[in-house]
Amino acid sequence: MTSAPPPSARSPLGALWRHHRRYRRRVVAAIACTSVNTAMDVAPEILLGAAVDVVVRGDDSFVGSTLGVDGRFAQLVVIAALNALVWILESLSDYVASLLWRGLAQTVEHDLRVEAYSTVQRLDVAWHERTSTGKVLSVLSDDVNQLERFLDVGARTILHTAWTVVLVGAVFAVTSWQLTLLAFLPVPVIVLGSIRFQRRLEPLYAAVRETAGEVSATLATNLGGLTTIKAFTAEERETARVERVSDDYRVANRRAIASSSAFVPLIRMAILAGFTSTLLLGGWFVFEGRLEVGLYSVLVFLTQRLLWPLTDLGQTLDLYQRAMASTRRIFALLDEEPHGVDGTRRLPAPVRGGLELRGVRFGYDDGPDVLRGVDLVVPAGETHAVVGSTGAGKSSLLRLVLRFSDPRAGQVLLDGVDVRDLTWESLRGAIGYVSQDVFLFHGTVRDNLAYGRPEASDAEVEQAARLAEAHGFISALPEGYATVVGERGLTLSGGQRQRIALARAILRDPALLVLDEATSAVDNETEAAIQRSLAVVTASRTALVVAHRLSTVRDAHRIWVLSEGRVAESGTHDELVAAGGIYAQLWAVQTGSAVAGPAHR
Ligand code: DCP
Ligand code: MG
Repeated sequence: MTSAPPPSARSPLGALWRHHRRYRRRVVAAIACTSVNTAMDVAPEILLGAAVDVVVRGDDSFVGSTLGVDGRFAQLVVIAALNALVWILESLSDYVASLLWRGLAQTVEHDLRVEAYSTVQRLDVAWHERTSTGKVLSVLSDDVNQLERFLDVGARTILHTAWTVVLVGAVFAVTSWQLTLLAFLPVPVIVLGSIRFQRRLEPLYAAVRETAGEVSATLATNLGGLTTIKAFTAEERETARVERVSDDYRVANRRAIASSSAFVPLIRMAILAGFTSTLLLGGWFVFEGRLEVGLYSVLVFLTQRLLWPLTDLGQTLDLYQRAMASTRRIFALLDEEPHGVDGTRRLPAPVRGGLELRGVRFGYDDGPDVLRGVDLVVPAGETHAVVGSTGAGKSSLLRLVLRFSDPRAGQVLLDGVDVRDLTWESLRGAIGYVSQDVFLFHGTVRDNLAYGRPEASDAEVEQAARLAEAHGFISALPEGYATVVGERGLTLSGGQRQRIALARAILRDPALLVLDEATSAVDNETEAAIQRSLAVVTASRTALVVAHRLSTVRDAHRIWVLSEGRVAESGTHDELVAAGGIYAQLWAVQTGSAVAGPAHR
């Protein structure tokens, strides 16, 4: 969203047209309806002129002589009938045009929102870490809505105005070239003025949208971190911050409004000139007998018709400019490409979950290497643990296994296949992942448990919960498995959330279980529960467990100790304790005992 503008940014309207090919017929139908509507809109003025003509000239009138209707009253009746017909057509076409444009606006809005969302969802984890949720949200909601507003009324108004100019121009042209010239004199001024005005507005509205994004980003971050704000009694500071970004938004809008408002008076002056000249010169032509009274009235009415809608041009262009700034942002988002591309291979059946890291080097963005050449093998069926101090790169290592990121060098292999060659489906379908910070969706406990397998039966869900040692506390919840958790729901403790996440992963029955233990700060009961469930669920599959609490992984087939981006030691618990290295020290600290012995509390 921040990089150089993609090709579609140059002409947002063109991009929109190309993007929504399948609606072209509806667009054409809508344009046709608006055209008919505009014609019916101009017609009453002409009929009014014809009526004046009848009153003034009688049987010599246009209706009398050309259409051959006898008698003034009969002529007026014909005009009235035509007028009624015109009004009916006008109403009808207005109704249909309104339906079509609004329907189109809603459909395009819906399509773009869904498409933008699925693009965002496809983008890699690294992109999401770089981009603030609030900004993405502002594109998905504000910008999409802005476009809808334009398509709803703006597009129709522009078309209506353009058609009016053409139709009125045609009537003028067949009447008198001098008058045509005068009446249309303001039009170039208005059009040129509009273009200049648009150019000025473009960057102003880009700034408006940008600041709107900042506002959303700030609000989203602050709402997410409300407890932290309160804990530090930083309310005033944060209010000031919101005030600042909101004020930036206001100022950006004010600049745009100042420019856009100056436009309308300018146009009115031009209109006044055109109107005055038609009034005076046309009247003079009538005195001289060069113009019929009826035609004179038509022209005076039509000049009004022609020029007044142009005063709205300012507002409509304003809407247009806002919508285009938004459309640019939407398309910039749609143009984003995920970094890692999907592979094409599938894991050979049966999937066993054997894992290997070969000389893996990895770091974030342009940052330094976090992993500096990691070699690690987890033979299928075994349970291995990764330990190390905080920031050692344990979670980063797991990210590579799930391919949230790709290594800078080296390979990650699952059952002997480079994970980059695998389809997302095949890779992530084989892995049950429990992240360090568990995310629970807003919904019932059951929904959260069955997230990876919505079709699972209640018995299966319960069994998974039992395996993860979660059944006990779930049963004690007010409504058991039907208790609503997640945002706006019941809050669970960190340990409980992690056990729900474990059950969620188990329910998928993955070949490889990847577990990022939340924290070392769990109570004895939880620790024992984790240990018990790990023993059960890892019995039948491959597992890689990041552990902070070393006692939870004492029984692992092998423990890998990460330090300074490398594997410093590896072996079984007993081997590592006996070796007296980093692991032995960590163990001593955690058990509060000397290095010796398999001390267990
Ligand atoms: N890092 C980063 N960008 C991220 C995540 C991490 O720059 N999105 C950095 C911060 C650390 C290093 O990478 O210096 C390793 O982070 P890990 O999360 O992999 O560290 P651990 O999981 O080992 O730490 P903990 O035990 O605290 O979970
Ligand atoms: Mg971590």
